[in-house]
Amino acid sequence: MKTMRLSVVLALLLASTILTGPARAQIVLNELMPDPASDWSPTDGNEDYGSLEDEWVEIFNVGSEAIDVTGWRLRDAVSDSSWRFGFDGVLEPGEFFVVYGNEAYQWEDQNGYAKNGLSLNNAGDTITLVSADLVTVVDLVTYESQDVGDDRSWGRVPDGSLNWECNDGLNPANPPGSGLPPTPGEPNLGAPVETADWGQIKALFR
Ligand SMILES: [Ca+2]
Ligand SMILES: [Ca+2]
Ligand SMILES: [Ca+2]
Ligand SMILES: [Ca+2]
Repeated sequence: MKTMRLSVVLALLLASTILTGPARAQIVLNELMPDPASDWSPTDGNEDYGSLEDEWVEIFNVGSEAIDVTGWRLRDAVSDSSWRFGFDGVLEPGEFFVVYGNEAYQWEDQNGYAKNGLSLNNAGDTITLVSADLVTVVDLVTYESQDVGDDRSWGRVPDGSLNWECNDGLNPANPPGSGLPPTPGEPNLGAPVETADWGQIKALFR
């Protein structure tokens, strides 16, 4: 009887592996900068802060296969009419791609949409990644105002995980975040290593 159960479990496991395939390919929204307070964009041609141009959204390929994201789009909130950016190209496994506000503005201009850049509201917002059929929601994230105040990013830690943290290294405020800086185009950092002095270490062994 025991052997029977085990083989049923094994059969189910095998079936689920066949159905889902090995290591599902996946692109996620990985980090956002809705409320910049300094010059973040390397492509806006200036070193000044601009509320529209210096916002950014980072996407990440958390899967094990290269994904062609050509035609995929970013949407502000839930309205069908507010497309902000169209992607073009392939994202390799473990690769990041960052869209800056000025690039979204340029895409909107070229494609006949309202020119609002990424339009990430500082008071909280939802941003959606939609596949090339312009219907399938690939990923969606909602943030609150305290997650993203001046130069604080909201990101998955570790990359691609379900855990989101506020990266407030440039603007420590309440509520406190990870204490680490935002990382456009780079891996999201984990919590800082706790430092300890000799007194604290010796106290552990008393
Ligand atoms: Ca904003
Ligand atoms: Ca700028
Ligand atoms: Ca710049
Ligand atoms: Ca990052």
